[in-house]
Amino acid sequence: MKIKSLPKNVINIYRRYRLTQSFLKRYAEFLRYQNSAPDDFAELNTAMGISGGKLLDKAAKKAQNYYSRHSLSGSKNLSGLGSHLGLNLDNIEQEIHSLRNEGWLLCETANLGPYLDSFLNNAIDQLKEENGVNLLGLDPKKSNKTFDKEIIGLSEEWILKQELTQLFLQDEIVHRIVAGYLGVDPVLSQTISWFSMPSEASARSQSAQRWHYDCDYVRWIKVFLYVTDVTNSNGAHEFVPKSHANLKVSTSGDSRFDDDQINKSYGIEERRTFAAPRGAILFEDTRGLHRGKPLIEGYRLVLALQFTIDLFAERSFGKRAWLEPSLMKNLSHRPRYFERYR
Ligand SMILES: O=C(O)CCC(=O)C(=O)O
Ligand SMILES: [Fe+2]
Repeated sequence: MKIKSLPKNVINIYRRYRLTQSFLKRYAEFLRYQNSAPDDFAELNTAMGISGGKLLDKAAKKAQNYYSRHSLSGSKNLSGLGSHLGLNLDNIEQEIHSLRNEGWLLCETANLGPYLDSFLNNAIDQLKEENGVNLLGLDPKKSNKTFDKEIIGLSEEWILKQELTQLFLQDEIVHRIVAGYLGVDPVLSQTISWFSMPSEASARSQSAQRWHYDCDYVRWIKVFLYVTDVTNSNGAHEFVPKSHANLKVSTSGDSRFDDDQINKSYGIEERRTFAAPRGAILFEDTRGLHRGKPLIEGYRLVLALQFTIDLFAERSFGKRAWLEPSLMKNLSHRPRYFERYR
């Protein structure tokens, strides 16, 4: 029988079956040989699209099994380990449990003031140099200046040189939460930092200021550090709790959503808006729906790390030359940490 003569829904089931098999087969091959292929990112997104994330869950379980042959790095006992950021958490296992259920975990830090100051001041200089945009003297909470762009990122090479980034990368509690959450020794997949500002451009279709979910890897987690005080009007990050495990929006086509669509799918009271003082750290499973709330005043600076279960679908590798030798040495007990830098 010719495929064309079959009813449409049967063809669809068959097509999904073939795509599913193709993704799982390719991912199994990746686990075995750790080889990247040019089409992996497309495979990953197709798998997400046809399954609403279920296939990625299945793949993540395989990965957790596979990589658990490597033991989790770091000492079991946290006392005596320097927690540079001064994260204050009562019970890490409980926090990871809550992160798993809710998809987010917000913590405060202590004593980061001088590092935040220096990161912000250097970032303002860097922004002027790289992009010709001048924020000097503007109040991050109250300025009423508007800009051509709603987001401007800083270069990874610059970010990795900053002391704050290096403390963040070395923090044992951050590492413990990430490793516990992913269930494997984590791979650092992004070190990013960007200014968000009030702009007419916020309506742009691909903006991170519209609701969306991320899909860069099989399983990952993002850790956002607020460098400036963040209020409801200068760009608080927003998230729909539990949506990382329950995507109720279409996963095909343009995957950016407006307030109305989110409110219809989840209810307005379900959204969390993370206004918090500078130094706050937000762990988030960005498989869930999130956005940076469009700004009406001031500006916001965030430093974020992303960790992944592995580098399947990696599109750009970092350069080893960007890493300080002392940083690599201090983190040599985390065997997979710098796998992306080659
Ligand atoms: O700016 C924000 O808060 C959103 C950022 C975001 O979407 C991301 O980092 O994945
Ligand atoms: Fe995102």
